[in-house]
Amino acid sequence: MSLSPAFFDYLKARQHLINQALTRFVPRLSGPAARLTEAMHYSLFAGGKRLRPILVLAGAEAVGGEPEPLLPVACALECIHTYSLIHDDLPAMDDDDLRRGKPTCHKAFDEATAILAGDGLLTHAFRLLTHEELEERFPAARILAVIRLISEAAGLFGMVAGQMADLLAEGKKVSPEELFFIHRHKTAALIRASVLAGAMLWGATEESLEKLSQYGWKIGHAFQIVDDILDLTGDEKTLGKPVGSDLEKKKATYPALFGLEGAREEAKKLLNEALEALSPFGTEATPLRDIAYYVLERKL
Ligand code: GRG
Repeated sequence: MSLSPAFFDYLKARQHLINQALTRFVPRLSGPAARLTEAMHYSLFAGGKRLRPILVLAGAEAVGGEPEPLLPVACALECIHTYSLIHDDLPAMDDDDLRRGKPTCHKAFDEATAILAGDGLLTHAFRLLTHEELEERFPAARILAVIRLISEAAGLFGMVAGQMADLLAEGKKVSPEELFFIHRHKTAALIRASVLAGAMLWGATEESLEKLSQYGWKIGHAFQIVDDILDLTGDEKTLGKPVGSDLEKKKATYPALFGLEGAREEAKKLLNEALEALSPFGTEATPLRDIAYYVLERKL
């Protein structure tokens, strides 16, 4: 199947909505600390796809929820994602000079500013998750459950743990189980949490949440496999960074372990499983289905 022009219109409209919301929900400081928010905005507006915030809205739509009141949550997920990219690019971690075709945060500013910009984004995400506009709209118990979900996915039970395992695996031969651990924690956990957060706030049933959770894990893994494939076969201009960096850093990747064809096959299998998880839903889950194809077909 190929994605329809209507999906790309949907994607553009959603990206626009998220960009406007980020401008509203992530303030710019004036005065002695203005440089902090300048660096935060530099990375927030460096051309990201907005996949995670769009998933927050699409997950809610799938259970009949309205997207608009979820914008603080959507922005919180983009803040957490952007912090992780800024810190991942630092000399102490991946030491990358380019991201999305632009100098990385520590290159455009300096290392200390980049560390603080990441810290600022992560902390502000939790300010947004407790935003007054959410409190007025949703029961406190649901907001609390979403904060729990996202803090687990971003921290010790998700991304930060995955990043630790990933760094330790550099240059080593990893088993399929170790590779699965890294992908599940580093990438899939936050993607799954994005799919669930909006649906949880709108009071989705346990059955629906379980299906959305399965979908989230599957597309999260597929996303990382495609990321690994693009690092080998992608177009440098489109990606905005040099290809082959995983090989150079001897990173644990799916193609390194199973070959390019093996990786492509696994991504397709995950796509089908993600679509299967959505089978109880009707047309209200069309955006989630299209996003699953997009994750597989993306060139960036
Ligand atoms: C520093 C705690 C900490 C974690 C870093 C996310 C991450 C963990 C590292 C980034 C390196 C990487 C390739 C991660 C896996 C896939 C990923 C998150 C890719 C980038 O996400 P996109 O493509 O980015 O959604 P855009 O630029 O579209 O926002």
